[in-house]
Amino acid sequence: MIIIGEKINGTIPRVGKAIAEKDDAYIRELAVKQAEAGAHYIDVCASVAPELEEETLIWLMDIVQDAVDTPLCIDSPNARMIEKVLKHAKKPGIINSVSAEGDKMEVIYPLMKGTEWQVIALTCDNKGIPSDVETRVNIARQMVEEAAKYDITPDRIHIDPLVMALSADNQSLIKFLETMKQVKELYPTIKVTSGLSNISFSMPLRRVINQHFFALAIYAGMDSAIMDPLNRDMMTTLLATQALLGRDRYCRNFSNAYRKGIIGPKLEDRKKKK
Ligand code: THG
Repeated sequence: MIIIGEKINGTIPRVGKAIAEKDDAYIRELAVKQAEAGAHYIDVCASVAPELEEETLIWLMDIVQDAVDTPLCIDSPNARMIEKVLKHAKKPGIINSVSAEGDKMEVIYPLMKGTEWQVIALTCDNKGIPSDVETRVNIARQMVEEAAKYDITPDRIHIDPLVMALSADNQSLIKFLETMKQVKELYPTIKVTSGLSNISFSMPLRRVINQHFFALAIYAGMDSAIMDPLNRDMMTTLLATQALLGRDRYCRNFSNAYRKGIIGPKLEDRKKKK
């Protein structure tokens, strides 16, 4: 599982505060902690007023790149903003995101041509977010075909089927799994990704729903997840599910994560034996 650490996001109140106060120590700590917990990419999302987004994103990118070697996942709904800040990345990471909306592909894909940048491609277009599988798969196909014109191969694309709240559509998980299956049949090397918290919107016990969603998505072959690697319960679901599915030789990852205190009690809370 490719872990995209989601913690550096201005929509999280404590992070919004750190951004407003230019508290680089706090952002730095979030980068280090997520990298230590196993994040393969660090998402940076400013979530500030449009006139502040460019400077904020660059500020966040600089802090993360100074703190860790983990590549960035640059998160902005504005393709032109991604175009502006991309040159501040020291190495290729993931662009979050493109979609079939407006001229997004025309802006994003040329930036990726001839590079190793990857992209998250949302299955939505000018008509919005489809709730059916067929439209999602068609949009995915359209985005992959357009990418090919820029020599961007499917293995550099993470399709995000934009999971709906289960409370709004009780077939939400089933549709997600079916979309993933069909997209992978079309493009065996493509990646499928998702955030892990939309599914439980407006339900009680959200964390439990999110964890079980994750287990089922892992079983079905989801490749990457936009998640909180500091959420120990979620990391436990990931490691336990991979081990149970025979994807963790000698359960080594599970055991190492326990030993490092990524899952189970925090190291400082474990009583020393002997
Ligand atoms: N798809 C894509 N990009 C995305 C999303 C997506 N970017 C934004 C969002 N969804 C993913 N990022 C977040 C960031 C924070 C939270 C949820 C999604 C959040 N965090 C709480 C916190 O940190 O306090 C709780 C975290 C926890 O569960 O432990 O709510 O879907 N392409």
